[in-house]
Amino acid sequence: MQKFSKNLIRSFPSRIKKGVINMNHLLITGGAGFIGANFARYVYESHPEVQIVVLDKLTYAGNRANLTDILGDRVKLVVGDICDAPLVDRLVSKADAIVHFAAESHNDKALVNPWPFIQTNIVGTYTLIQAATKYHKRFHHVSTDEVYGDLPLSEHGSGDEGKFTPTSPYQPSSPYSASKASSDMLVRAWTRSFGLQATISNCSNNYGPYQHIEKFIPRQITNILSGRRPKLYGTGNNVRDWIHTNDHSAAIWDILTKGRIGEAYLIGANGEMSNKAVLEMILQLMGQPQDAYDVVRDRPGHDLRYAIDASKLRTELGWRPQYTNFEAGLQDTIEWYTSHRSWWETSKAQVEQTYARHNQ
Ligand code: NAD
Ligand code: TDX
Repeated sequence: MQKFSKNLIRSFPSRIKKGVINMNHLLITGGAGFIGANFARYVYESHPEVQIVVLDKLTYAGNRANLTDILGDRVKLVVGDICDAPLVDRLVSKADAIVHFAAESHNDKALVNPWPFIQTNIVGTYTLIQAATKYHKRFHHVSTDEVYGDLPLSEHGSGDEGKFTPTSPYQPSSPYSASKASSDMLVRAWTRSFGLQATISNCSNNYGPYQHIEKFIPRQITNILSGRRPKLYGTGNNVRDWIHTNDHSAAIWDILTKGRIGEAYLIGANGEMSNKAVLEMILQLMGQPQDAYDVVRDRPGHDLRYAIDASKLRTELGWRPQYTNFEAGLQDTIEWYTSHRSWWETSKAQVEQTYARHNQ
């Protein structure tokens, strides 16, 4: 039996040239979650001709409140599961394009119970691409840089040992990233074998408003706001490449409207920082001593470093990040959580109890 060569696994054919596709009716899956809601708000504000249907299951991570003020004539929320084939078929048939955010997204949860990740991220994506193929609909798949595994750390905790590029091999190291890599592979295969009109984006770590408080930055901000001590995993030397979620939204819009079918674009804003450095910046901005945090159990298999080379997106589509001052973006994010206590306060104790059960 013939084995897949590395090149075959990496290749994602660009057989179909740029096309002008009507984008007036967008189906956004996972649009009640962090990045999906920010994207829906971005499109709502910057493209008034676009009608939006959000399909979201409202899992623990989804929140109707993320959309309440824009719901109305132009934005509808359908509460449902992307694995529900008849529902997906009906919604896809009515859309011009689908932007697929819906996923189980938290690494720590995947390490405790991977099953929902397999179901939503793999079976859900399969269900959507079957319908998008059937109705010849433009499909954009939102993915992560974690599909490429991790990069080595330098002696200083951050370094220049290369970055992820569109030709980096797929080497996912966690249950979450393996499920996202699987979904990417399905999209690539459907594009090649069935002519699915798809693009993929692989983005680095997002920050900004509406991010669930289980994630690193909002967890630490809300820990301080609620009188708890921030929690740093292991050495804190692990590096993430931070991008403001609005820059991610703009990049997705550019790829959706100008990207080449059959291409994968990496999204990142040169925002590499160690977790310890990010935490120290949060502590300083919130007027806390630099050492006012606890070191807790490290994440099993913890990826060391992510870093994105986004030159394809920049040169081909002209995208540029607008939020280039991380400290200013972090300050805005701190202010958002400070002025939206009711958005997170009710779930805080339960999120922390779950972490405490795993000594995190
Ligand atoms: P999130 O967990 O905040 O939101 C996910 C949303 O999907 C929620 O609203 C949830 O209710 C919904 N959902 C989950 N299962 C569903 C199902 N079966 N059917 C319908 N809806 C369902 O996640 P996020 O951080 O906003 O991430 C969104 C997407 O972006 C994901 O695909 C993720 O892999 C990708 N991504 C995230 C980051 C990041 O830094 N957060 C970076 C790169 C890529
Ligand atoms: O309390 C914490 N302390 C800590 O040190 C938490 C929650 C995390 N961490 C570390 C682990 C990571 O190195 O901070 C880093 C960021 O952690 P997360 O916010 O959980 O993000 P990460 O695991 O890097 O994955 C995120 O970026 C890629 C998103 O959750 C994914 O959905 C996305 O694909």
